[in-house]
Amino acid sequence: RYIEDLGDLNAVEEETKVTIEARVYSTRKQSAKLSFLVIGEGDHTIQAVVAEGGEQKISRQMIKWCGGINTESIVRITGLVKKPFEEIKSTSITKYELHVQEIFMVSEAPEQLPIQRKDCNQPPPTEEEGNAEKEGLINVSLKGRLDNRVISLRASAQQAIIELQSEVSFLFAEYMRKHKFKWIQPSYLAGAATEGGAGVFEIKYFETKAYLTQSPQFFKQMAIAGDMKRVCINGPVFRAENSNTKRHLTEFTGLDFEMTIQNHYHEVLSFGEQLMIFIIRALQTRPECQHLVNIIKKAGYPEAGDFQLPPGDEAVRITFAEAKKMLKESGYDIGEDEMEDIDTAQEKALGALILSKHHTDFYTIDKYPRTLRPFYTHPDPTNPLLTNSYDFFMRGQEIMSGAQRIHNYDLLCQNMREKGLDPLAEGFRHYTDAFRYGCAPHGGGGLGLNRIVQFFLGLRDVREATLFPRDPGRLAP
Ligand code: ATP
Ligand code: AMO
Repeated sequence: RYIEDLGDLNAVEEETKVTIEARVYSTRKQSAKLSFLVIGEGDHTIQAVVAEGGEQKISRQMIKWCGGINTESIVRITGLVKKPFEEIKSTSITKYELHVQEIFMVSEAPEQLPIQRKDCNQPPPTEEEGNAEKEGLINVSLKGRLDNRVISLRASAQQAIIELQSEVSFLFAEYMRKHKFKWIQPSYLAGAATEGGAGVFEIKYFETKAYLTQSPQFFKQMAIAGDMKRVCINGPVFRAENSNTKRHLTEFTGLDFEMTIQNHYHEVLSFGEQLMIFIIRALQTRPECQHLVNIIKKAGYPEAGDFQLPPGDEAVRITFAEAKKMLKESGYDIGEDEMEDIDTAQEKALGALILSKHHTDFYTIDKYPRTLRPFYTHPDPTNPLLTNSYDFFMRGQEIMSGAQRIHNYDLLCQNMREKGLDPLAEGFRHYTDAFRYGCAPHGGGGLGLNRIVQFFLGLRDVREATLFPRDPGRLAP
């Protein structure tokens, strides 16, 4: 019987003959007559016993060879499952031993690998800690892990982080489909910047130039102008930000949505909040997600598994002005200028204040000043200095920006001109025409997938939540 998933071994009867293919995690030659191999797959391992004699007439030469197999090689073993000599206490070790009858090398790893899987399971060291060696384990730096991504990815906690990202993508798609959104494919080549000019990658496009999309903003809005009513996207977003922070990448995955508004832009805001509560709640309750969170938690990530959702799943929403007031009342140095943004440290402090007051790590800030938002953001009809726009936060850090959009052509052109942009320029003309031809009131938002995983788990660096991160210093692997 071929066992595809090592975890399934627990379900077979003793003395069953099985075949497995998995990696060698460690080897031990006990004597001329006996060797042990620990064979593993993710967080499951089984001990394989290679003993002299038996039906298959295992030779001493074979035992010696097994005891010297390079770790990380893939072997194919056929053998009998038996109760081990000693009771196994760890839940990650299968309850049986495998008594080897046949063993084949499927893919041999070299004797020396640049890093070891076992040295990548725990959170990477902080800069102060360096590549610290603790209790015989070398805790490989994040750089070392990313330089050798194929090996670090084999460490069960690192793999679980990437698998959790996959769950978030599926949950986003599930919720969107349930609410009748269409999953559209925008172009990732654009003729103009959407989020301001500084952060775009310019590329040569035959005789002309193009940009890698900074946001699918124009495409999702134009789909609404084409009467698609509710659209969503899961795709790459490129930002030429020369930033070396722990939450900025030059390429990240955007989960975008855009929808028509019936009466009030808070319809969009409520939709986004319920989407996030659905995703986080599912991460906390669905067995397949909990399994991943437990692996990560067990590996020593301090904040994994303790994310607080608002009591009763009632989203907590405050205005930008209220956020600044809360900070000021707590003694933070907030200037008199009501239009001035709050910085990252203040945002984090606000996260802590909201956690103690409202008992939630997820919340929304509404009504940002006009000066802080892109040209397509709808003004607040009751206060021309403000906009119908919002950001979502997890543990005091931004995971989403969104807004009602300007759908009136004249107002859009005026707003663009005020921000120094020409609405009739070649790169903007098709976008602005969409509103000249008539477009329903609408709004939406863009979530950073990598950041959702980072802040849900409380990871120090967004690169840990990214399979192949790109930043100003990294283009490979
Ligand atoms: P967005 O893409 O919506 O702007 P963001 O999280 O980058 O998302 P910003 O408003 O750009 O939000 O930045 C928020 C804070 O993050 C800034 O006040 C600043 O402290 C910090 N920050 C942003 N970009 C950089 C950068 N390139 N280098 C260092 N810090 C930055
Ligand atoms: P914004 O620029 O705020 O909004 O981006 C939306 C979300 O994307 C994530 N994000 C990032 N993640 C990793 N590295 C980065 N450099 C980075 N920059 C942003 C954040 C952020 O909240 N067009 C609007 C969205 C909209 O209004 O629909 C936009 O792009 O989580």
